[in-house]
Order: sequence, then C-alpha cells, then structure tokens
Amino acid sequence: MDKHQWWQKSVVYQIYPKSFQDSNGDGIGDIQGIINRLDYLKLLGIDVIWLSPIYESPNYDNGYDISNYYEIGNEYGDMKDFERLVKEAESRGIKIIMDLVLSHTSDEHEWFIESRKNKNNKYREYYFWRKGSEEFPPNKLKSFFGGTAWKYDSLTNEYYLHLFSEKQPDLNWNNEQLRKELYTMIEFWIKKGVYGFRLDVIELIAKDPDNLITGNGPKLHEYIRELNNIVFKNNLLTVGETGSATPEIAKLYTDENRKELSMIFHFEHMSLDEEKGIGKSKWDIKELDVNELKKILSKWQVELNNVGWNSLYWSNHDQPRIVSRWGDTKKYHLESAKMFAIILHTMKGTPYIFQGEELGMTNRRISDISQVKDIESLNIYYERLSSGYSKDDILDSINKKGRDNARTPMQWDDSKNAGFTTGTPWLEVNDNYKKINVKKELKDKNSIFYTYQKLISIRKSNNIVVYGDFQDIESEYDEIYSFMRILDNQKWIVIANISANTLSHKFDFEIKKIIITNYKNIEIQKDTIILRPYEALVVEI
Ligand code: ISL
Ligand code: CA
Repeated sequence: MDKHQWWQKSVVYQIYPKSFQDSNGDGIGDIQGIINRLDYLKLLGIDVIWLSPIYESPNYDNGYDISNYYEIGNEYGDMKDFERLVKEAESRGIKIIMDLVLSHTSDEHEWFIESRKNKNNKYREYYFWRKGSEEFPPNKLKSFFGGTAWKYDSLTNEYYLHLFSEKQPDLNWNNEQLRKELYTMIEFWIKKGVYGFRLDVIELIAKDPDNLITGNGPKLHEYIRELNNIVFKNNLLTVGETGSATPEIAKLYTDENRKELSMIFHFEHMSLDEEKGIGKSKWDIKELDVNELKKILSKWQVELNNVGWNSLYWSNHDQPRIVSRWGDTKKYHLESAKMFAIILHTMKGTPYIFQGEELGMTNRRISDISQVKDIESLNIYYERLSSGYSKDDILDSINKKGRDNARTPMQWDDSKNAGFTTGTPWLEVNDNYKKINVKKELKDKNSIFYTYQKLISIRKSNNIVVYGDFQDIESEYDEIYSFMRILDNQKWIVIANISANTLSHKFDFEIKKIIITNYKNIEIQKDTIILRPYEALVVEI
C-alpha cells in the first residue's frame, strides 16, 4: 500500500434500521431512532455507519427490494430526516455509507412496471425477459431463495429472471441506459454527503442467464471499473458483497491499481458450518472445524497482505449471531464474545461490527413457523415440508441459521421491548434482553462493550494494527489460533483459545507489554502460557 486510505483506519458499524431504534412507537426502527443513538455509537468509538437499505420498498426482503432509489421509505422517515442524520453523524466524526442494491429492484419499481407492459416498452431491456412454455421456464436457473429463478408473466407471455424472490426482478446491466440511470442515482447520494457504499451481491451484476452464468460473469470487472471511473472516483469506501470470492478474485476487486473497490466481503469462513455436496445448502449444518477456520482466516490475511485489502466480519443481517454459532452462550458468554472480538480486531483489514455484536447478542429460539418473518426462512420451511423433512428438523435449521436471528430488535435496556419500541415490535425481541442490554453493559467495566471500545481505541493509536504485516504462528493445539503482527521494529502476538478447554501454549519470547486480554491477568508457568476457556490475549514482544 503506498497511500494510506481513511477507510483502512476505520471501524464500521452496521445498522439494520428496522431493528435498531424505534422513535414513534410503530414498532419499526427509524432514522430519528438512529439519530437518538448516535452518542452511544460515538462512545463505542466507531468511524462509519453502514445503513442497510432505507429506500422506498414494499419490504418483501426488508428493503433489499427497492421500488424507488430516490426516496426514503415512509416507515423510516423522510429525506429531511436523512439529511439530519448525515449532519448529526458528521458532527460526531461519523461517516455514513449506504447499501446499494444494483443487481435487482422490486417488481414495484417504476422501471419494472413499465417493462412488464409490452415487449416494445422502453424499459423492457432493463430486465431479463425470455420465452418459455406454460409448463417449462426458459432454463434450469435456481433462485437463491428456493425454486426456479424464472417467473411467468401472462401479460406478455414471457418469463422474467429473479435470482432472489419473485418480488426482486434482476436488472440487465448489458443495457447502457440502465447503467447510466444507476450512476446518476449513485451521484445523487454522494451529493447528500455519504462517504461510500456497501454493494449488495455485486458479483451478480454481470449475469448471463442464457448461459447459466450468475456470479463472476465475463463483464463483471469491466462494469465495476466503469462504476469506479464514473461515480466512485473520489475517496469513498466501497465494499462489495461477493459470496463466491476467493483470494484470487478478491485481488481483482481490491488491487488499488485496478481501480475497482476498496474491499469485499468474502463468505469462505461463513460457509464452514455447511455440509458440502449436491443438494446441500446453508440449512444442512455441520460442526465447525476450528482448524478450517484458522486456515481460512490466515489464508486471506497472507494473500491480501500486499495486494488488496481485507474486510473483517463475524456477523451481519444475513448470518446467525457469532456467540451462538461458534462461541458459548452460557458459562463462557463473556469470554467467548470477547475472544471473537479480539481475533477480528487484531487481524489486518477493516473491521465491521453488526449491531448488538458489541453486547454479545445471541440467536433467538423459535418453536413455530408463525414466529418467522424472513422470506428466505419461510421459503425453505415450505419447500422442505413438501419434500418430506420433519417440522422439527426444519425449525432446528432455522434456529441455527435463519436470518431473523440477527434481526431481532437491538436490546437497549431491561424495560418492556428492551427499550426498542413503546409499541409492538415488528419482530419479537429476544427474551434474554434483561440479561443482555446496553444499559447493563455500560454499567459494568468488565463488559463485552468495553472490550470492543478498547479494541477500537487501540486501533486508533497503534499503526501496527492497521498496517502491520501478518504472520501465522504454529500452535500445538488445533483450538489455539495465534499470529503475529509486525510493523518496523514492533511486534505484537495474538493468542486465542477457540474452545472451552484449558490448554497450554509454549512461547519463547519476552513479553514487553500486555495490550489486551479477556481475563483479569495472564497465567504463565515458565515458558508456557495457560489458556483458560476462550482466553484471548495480545502482547507486545
Ligand atoms: O443470506 C444468505 C444466506 O443464505 C445469502 O444467500 C444472501 O441471500 C446473499 O448473501 C445475498 O445477500 C444480500 O442480497 C439479498 C438480501 O436478501 C440479503 O439480505 C443481502 O445481504 C438480496 O438482495
Ligand atoms: Ca418507527
């Protein structure tokens, strides 16, 4: 890296607006609610807020189905509220980045309404319309949300492509006019003062459905460079969601000489608890193999050390809560939540915190499908029921991997509805809110919140965290993850026990300083560090 970028030093906090803070009692989080909580975020120390979509939307996929890119959804407020948010955030040194959904729109978007009307419509080519027969769709492409990716429309007797729900028709980026309209729209938001974008399923924009190509189409990088050249040129934070990226692909996106994106979200660590094979999906769950996790994390660190830049994340609005997933929600809740934080924030890259992660928020448990709101979980439930799975079996998968786990309302205090709303929350609050909430965390100096706060402040005053090289350190035990960060003459070592066992770790260095730990002290016997359950520490040597 020859030039240092502001987003390399930053920590990003993802807000899922619908579930963050309701300010008017309708049970839905809103922009005013976010403004009311900016001081909390300032206290945490984050630099950037990534807002999941707040555009006008019929909300079949909670805003990832946009019907008007230029308007704020009524449930969230209006443009004045948004402008105030940008200003209020800025006055606290916080930048806003928006979610951009460029691969599809809602079927209620004006372009699609027009496009449907007839084959000669000006907007017809903004989407993918293909011939099929009454019984058979154009080809075998599948939707990520289950079933075929083609929907028959009797109006013109053709099918349209939807890689997500049928309420999310896919945009055809081969159409130059469409691309231009999208760029104009992006410029509109840049003028509003946003500092960047998270690009939803960006790897799908160059799809070629006739050849069964969805991700990584031949023109993908050409389109991204065009985006960069025409709209991103300034010094924005752009992070692409790229579920199938390998480090080789990541370099194409993030090598700064190629002028594409700042960084991407890869999914390699997120798929480690999925069974692989034909017919298997995220719902077919296997135990995490810690060795595999270590290998993946280190691989990305080493591969992008000199070319490109990593994003670092354990959770988002599509993933289960990390403590429930790979940590411990009972005896070692505190230790395991802090351990994951310490690993993530001391690797090289830009860390992302998903709302509530800094409190150690957990998955919720449901016992009936009526408690589910997410379209993906609902689809899989009915799909699997009709193919013979038992109810319990499916609910078990949804409890482990369903997206609503991350979307339950933010837990602010121990009052009714966790202080999220005075009305009825759109999605039930996790019933552990009396134990896990912001108010309680702030009172306890030993809380998970303060570990996050400390990690962020360590990053601010130590360039080694941001720019230091990464080097893997061998450990005797599979469950111990250890690595070194090196900048000039400075060396830091991170050691983490990703298990509930007590383990020992031999070392041959002199500890100069303890940077952070998740226990009160470090236990050393001669040349061995005793690592208690989920213990993690960072030392300068
Ligand atoms: O959630 C997932 C795990 O099953 C993914 O397949 C997810 O659908 C994929 O990562 C794309 O996610 C993004 O685009 C979707 C939207 O539903 C997600 O919330 C968004 O993050 C469609 O816009
Ligand atoms: Ca509201």
